[in-house]
Amino acid sequence: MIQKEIFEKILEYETIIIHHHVSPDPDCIGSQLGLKYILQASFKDKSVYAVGAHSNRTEFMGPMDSISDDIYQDALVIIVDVGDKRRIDDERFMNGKEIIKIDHHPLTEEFCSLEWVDTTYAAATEMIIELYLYNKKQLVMTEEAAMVLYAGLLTDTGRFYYNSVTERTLRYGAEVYQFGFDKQALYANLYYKSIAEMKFNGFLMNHFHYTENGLGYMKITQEILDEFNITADYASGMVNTLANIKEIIMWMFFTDDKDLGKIRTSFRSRGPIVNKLAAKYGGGGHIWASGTLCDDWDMVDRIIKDADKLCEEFQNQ
Ligand SMILES: [Mn+2]
Repeated sequence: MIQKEIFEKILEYETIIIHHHVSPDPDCIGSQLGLKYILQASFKDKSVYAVGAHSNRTEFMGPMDSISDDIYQDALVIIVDVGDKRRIDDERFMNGKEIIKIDHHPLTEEFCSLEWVDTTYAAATEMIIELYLYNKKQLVMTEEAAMVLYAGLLTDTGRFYYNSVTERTLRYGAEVYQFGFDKQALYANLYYKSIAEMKFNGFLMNHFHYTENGLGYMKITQEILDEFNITADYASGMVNTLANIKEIIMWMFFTDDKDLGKIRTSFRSRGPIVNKLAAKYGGGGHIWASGTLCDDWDMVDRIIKDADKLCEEFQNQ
């Protein structure tokens, strides 16, 4: 059983380094820090590190560690919530003695000695909670761990709303919910918006584009970001503003990201499969939620054209 195998490996190592994906979301950081906090509470003699950069919305979840290269030499590396080598934050993950992957995205490549990849989990945090439950006799859950794990469940499931939610997701949610962390403080951290952000949301609702085939989309240029004084991170995270519209079956956000020098692209759908389209343009992800990076607005327009065609085919099938 993979949950036991991973645990056995953890027992073997004194040093464990956990990696996440670039532009991490709360599920990614939640699984990373949740696992770190559990292992720290359970094994006082092990050194457990969480490395990589935060995004704005995950900073409240807890600090990241900066570690020197030599620590990797005898370390077990665990990467969470990412299946794709190119998307792992901090390429030193390859220097670990052994690498384990825990992920709920469709498998793209195998490169670890142990891979627990299963798309039936709604969140990577759901998998970490299971790892804990299957090895409960030797593992300790803390309030801090429960909080970050619950944050991951909430956000990757749209507050237990998406198709991906199962009875198991809810049961595991209850497993961590019973710990005494401050729920209202967590919701404030995850969901409260600034006035600038709210005004940007109003702009989105008034200015999104849509086609007669049911594709909704929004192009968010640097000018728009500057006008509303918001980050690319926040803007691209708002893709689900277009989620619950009767006439729209697929929706996309294209956001200028000056730090990346690219246009961030998020695809969402409640009908047509979108990860193949993302893959065609160098990206990937889940069947109804995926993304890629675009070099220029011409590429964006080609994607919109393809996406509209997918919507048309879906409507006519
Ligand atoms: Mn996830």
